[in-house]
Amino acid sequence: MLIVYNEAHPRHQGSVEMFRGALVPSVEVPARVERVREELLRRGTGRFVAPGATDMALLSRVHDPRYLAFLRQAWNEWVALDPVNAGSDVLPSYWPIKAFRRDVEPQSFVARLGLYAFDAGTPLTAGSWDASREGANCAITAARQVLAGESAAFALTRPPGHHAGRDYFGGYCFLNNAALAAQALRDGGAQRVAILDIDYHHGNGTQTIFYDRSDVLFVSLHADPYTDYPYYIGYADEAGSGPGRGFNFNLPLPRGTDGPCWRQAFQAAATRIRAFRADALVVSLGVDTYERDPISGFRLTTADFSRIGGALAGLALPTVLVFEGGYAVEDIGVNTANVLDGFLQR
Ligand code: SP5
Ligand code: ZN
Repeated sequence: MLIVYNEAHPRHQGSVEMFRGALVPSVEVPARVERVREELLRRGTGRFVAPGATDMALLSRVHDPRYLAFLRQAWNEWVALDPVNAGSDVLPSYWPIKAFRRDVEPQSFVARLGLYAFDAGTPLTAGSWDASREGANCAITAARQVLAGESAAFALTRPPGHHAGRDYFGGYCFLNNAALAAQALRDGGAQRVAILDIDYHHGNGTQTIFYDRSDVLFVSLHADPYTDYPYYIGYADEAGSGPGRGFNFNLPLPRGTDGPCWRQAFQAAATRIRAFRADALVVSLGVDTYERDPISGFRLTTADFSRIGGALAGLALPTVLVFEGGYAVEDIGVNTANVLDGFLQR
């Protein structure tokens, strides 16, 4: 298994997020990826490679070019408002709810920020664009290695990606790494690509990017949005639209879901993916389903992650794994390495 590691990830270093009326320390920290890297190196799991150069044409097929330009400039515009802003993260305070205009882009940076962000929990910092872009390069490189004949590759990167949509960021995500990997696979000749999202949270960005397409199947196991973030999307009746109808499959699960219940839902996901006859698989690999995750509510154990790896390999498809969430930093290395070793040992 190839590991495409994002060396630029520490340049994205949010310090706070808004939570229940207060700024609290970020849980999406550089140590997450460093712990995984250390554990993989300690075990000798996988072979580390560097990503290729940025493919702006591919980025622009998945994301709105205007959004990409906004992201690239955001930090500079934030600091231009007032030089003291250089000491704090960019977080939005204003949003256009349904009754407001969304067709005008106000001149004010803080107003435009609300057009592109969907929560106040995703700090943007001086290096967020560079780290995100290099992370996208990792996911795309992983996909291209699989197209070139590797049976599996893992994009070890942060910030994560699956909450980022065509023209919005949130949920600690700026560029949708899994969607970029899927599009790279399609562009490289895979006729049908399945995306299986097993992060604790619904992958709203990935779902919306492919919602009207039948060439990319999106299947997600996640906490029921009725009780959990992202709240307004991720329900079982979201099946896709137009030609994409039938190619979106959400499996929301209750808080407290344990290994046996999760595996039962996984079987339903696997059945749908097999019926799709995919040429390649992209896995949005979040390990925030872990019993000790600080922001989540499932009860998967460290041993369950080894079984998940085996179950993913059981789909018997060329596979690109993309790192998403997981915030129990102490155990994140073992849990993630268990998935990869479980995959390799099957
Ligand atoms: C990729 C991913 O897993 N994104 C998850 C985004 C969840 N954001 C909302 C959760 C709010 C919890 N933040 C609380 C921190 C203080 N205890
Ligand atoms: Zn998550």
